[in-house]
Parts: sequence; structure tokens; C-alpha cells
Amino acid sequence: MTDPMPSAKAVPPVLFPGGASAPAAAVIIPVLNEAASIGLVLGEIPRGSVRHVLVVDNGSSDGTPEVARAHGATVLHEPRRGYGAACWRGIEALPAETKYVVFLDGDRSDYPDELPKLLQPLVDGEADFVIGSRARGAEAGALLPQQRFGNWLACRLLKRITGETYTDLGPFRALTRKALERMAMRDRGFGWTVEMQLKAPRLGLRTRELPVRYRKRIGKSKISGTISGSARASWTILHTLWTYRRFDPRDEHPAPAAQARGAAVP
Ligand SMILES: Nc1nc2c(ncn2[C@@H]2O[C@H](COP(=O)(O)OP(=O)(O)OP(=O)(O)O)[C@@H](O)[C@H]2O)c(=O)[nH]1
Ligand SMILES: [Mg+2]
Repeated sequence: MTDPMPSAKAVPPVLFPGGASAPAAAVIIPVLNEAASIGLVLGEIPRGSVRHVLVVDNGSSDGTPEVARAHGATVLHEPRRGYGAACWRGIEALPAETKYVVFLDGDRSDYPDELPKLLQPLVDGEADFVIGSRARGAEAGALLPQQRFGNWLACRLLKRITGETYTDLGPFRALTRKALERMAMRDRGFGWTVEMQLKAPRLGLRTRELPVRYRKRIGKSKISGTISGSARASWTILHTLWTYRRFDPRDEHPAPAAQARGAAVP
């Protein structure tokens, strides 16, 4: 069985600008060809809100890593394609001091200036897991109809399976490192967000949804903007729900067949 939370790797991440006196938080940003947006995303992370920003690249061909590095991020490379694979690589490289972990997309759909709002309940010890919900804060056209439907369906199924009420599977989210360790994340594709939301109530985590704004992405859509991408993401989400429907932290982890499937993105 894989180590659920490998220890920090030998290469220490660089301190993000203004991070010296920030809470012990690290941001993980999975990216694939986001050169047009990643600099803006990094520039909009409020200075002093986090210590480290780890941008995890899957072999971008447009110079994304160079732009990220120039904007103060630590850049990591992950050879296995997939959103979850990139997130996992970031987890593997978390500095030992990290207590809070934030996930954020690199396409500038989210508003990084809302990061302190998501972190606050963790820092105050009032929540273990904070999800940015776009249900009410998305500008027109930012969430495509198929995304809205997919989120609605997944949230209904989550309610049925776990009893927990969610309004979104938003990628902008924050959790304590302890909560993340207990989740022992397995999905390496787009089942990542739903796996977290299914496991959280079963683990007895204190989850809070906070409204966040959401805008149209910069650059080329890789998932929800294409029919094949949407179909693959939907399949992965449903498969992940099915795989973990009986998840019980007291049992051994089920081995999901979909772990690597659905991870590949064109
Ligand atoms: N490292 C890595 N990052 C990825 C991969 N696929 C997507 N991403 C990144 O994950 C984030 C979310 O992907 P998006 O393409 O924005 O997915 P989405 O928001 O569902 O849909 P669109 O914005 O319409 O494409 C972005 O920062 C992408 O660059 C991948 O295979 N590897
Ligand atoms: Mg996006």
C-alpha cells in the first residue's frame, strides 16, 4: 500500500513572496499549459497569506513552469498525467512545517484574493475542511451548463451516500494537513474533489462551504469546455462515488480501479 502521506522531499520549496510571517499554509496549483494565466494567479495571491506555493506541471509546452518560477512559486514536475496526480505530487513535496493546504486552479477562474477567507476557519480551529462554493458566485458563462448539471448530480449523490449537504465540487478549497492525511487520497484524476467530499463526513471532519466568486478561464479549456473532456470528468466523478460509497475509515482502503483511469487529459 502506498504511504498515505509521504514525508517532505529533500528539495525545500522556496518561500513565497511575503511568506515569512504568514500562517503555515501551502498552496498547490496543478497546471497544464497555463502560461497565459499562471502569472496572474500567482500575482493575485495576497502577500503574507501563505508561506509556500507549489505549482505542479505535467509537461506543459508553453513555458508555464518558467512563468510560475518568475512569480515566486516552487515548480514541481509530475510525469503522470492527471489533475489528482499533480495534486498528489504537491502533497509529497509539502514542507514539514505546513499545517494548512490550499488547492487552487491555475486558469484564473477562481479569485486568489479569497484565499485568506478560506484559510481563516482552519487557522481559528473552527473547521478542518473549507470548500469554496461557486454555486452563487459564478459570473455568467463561467460555469457551463454541463458543469452545473454535473455538480448538482454529484452533490445529490453525495447527500444520499453520506448525508452531507454540498452545493459544489469547487476546486478552490483548503484543509488542515491532518485532515488531508486522514483522507489518504487515491484518485489521480478528476475524481479528486469528489473523493475528498465523500470521505470528509465519514472521517467526522468539520466541513464548511463558503461562497466564492468564479470567472471565465483564461486560455484553452481542457475539460469542461469539450464534450469528450466533460464526459471523461463525469465518468470519473461517478466512478469515484461508486468506489467509495461504502468507505469506512476503520476498514482498509478499497483499491479503486479508476485510480489512474480518467486521469489522462488531452
Ligand atoms: N498538472 C496537471 N494539471 C492539470 C491537468 N489537467 C488540468 N490541469 C490543471 O488543473 C486545473 C483545472 O483544470 P481546467 O482545465 O481548468 O478544468 P475545468 O476548470 O474543469 O475546465 P475548464 O476550465 O473549462 O478547462 C487547471 O489549472 C489546469 O491547468 C493535468 O493533467 N495535469
Ligand atoms: Mg478551469
